[in-house]
Amino acid sequence: SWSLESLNEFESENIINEDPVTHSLVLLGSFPDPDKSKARIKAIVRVERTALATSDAGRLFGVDSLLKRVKIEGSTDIYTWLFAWLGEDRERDLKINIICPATEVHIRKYTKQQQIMVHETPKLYESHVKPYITSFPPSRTQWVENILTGVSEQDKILYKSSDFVILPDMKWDLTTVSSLYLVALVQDRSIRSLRDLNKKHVNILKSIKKQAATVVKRKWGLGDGSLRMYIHYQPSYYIFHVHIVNVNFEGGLLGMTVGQAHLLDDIISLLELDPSDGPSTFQKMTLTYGLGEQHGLYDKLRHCYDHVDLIDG
Ligand code: M7G
Repeated sequence: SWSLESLNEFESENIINEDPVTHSLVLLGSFPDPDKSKARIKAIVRVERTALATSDAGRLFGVDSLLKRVKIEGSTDIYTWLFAWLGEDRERDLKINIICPATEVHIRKYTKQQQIMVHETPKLYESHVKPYITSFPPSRTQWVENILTGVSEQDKILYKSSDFVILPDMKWDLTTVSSLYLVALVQDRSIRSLRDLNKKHVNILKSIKKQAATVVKRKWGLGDGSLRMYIHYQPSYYIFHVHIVNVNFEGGLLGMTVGQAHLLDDIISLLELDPSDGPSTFQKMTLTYGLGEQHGLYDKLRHCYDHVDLIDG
């Protein structure tokens, strides 16, 4: 029967899998054979961190806090992220993200909710989405301004030109290469979203692609084809940016949903197919995506679902 003692007789030879999403490692190794001395039996041991118990929520902070130590990893404007330890002498246990002060939009975004698919025609974009985008106060994207104007996270910047910067996304733990997550922030504030892209932007998009590949090769030895780059529609922040993620990381599930994530390469290709003037594909097309019931556009767009027959003909 198994005990801590017998477990400690495991000799690990190889890590055959790791998954930052389930926080697990799969080890291949061996245990001593109880029947033959010196012989060993091959074994697979999968180790997974257990989920946080909701009952622990009350003990995370306060006088009897479970947290023994924290280290601030980054901070911009109202956002701070840090690592925390539940004991001495161990790997960091928790990643903590703080939004303070949190706006109503933040609370809604982070609350679990149902989605529906909506169809945003160019007409709906003009009448409802564009006004929604422009109604955000500049404070909403203060964190981006702080990075672009050199006020915060400057020590983290991996690439910088007059057009854009590349730096680690706050979603990343900064060490697990298999879940590598960077973000490219574009200086041109006139591009609010996918809808504003046209043929003139192809060069900058290609440049982001190239510089991202160069950075991950230099810093982490990741070769050609190791990145999945995409743009969100709707994004949370309307200053144009590109998500740069390790292609083998599929745990960004939420942020990689079909409809929400548009591959940078597909966008470049579509823009290249556009005629040299006139509205671009993204100005002309109906964009379909899932929208959460807490999203600011939900009430305006939910009924458009019924109009799908109008789009078809
Ligand atoms: P998005 O597509 O607008 O929205 O992406 P999403 O958050 O719903 O994905 C914005 C991206 O910027 C996300 O991947 C965020 O994790 C990242 N991000 C957000 N903030 C506030 C910061 C920050 O302050 N610093 C960094 N480095 N990344 C951030």
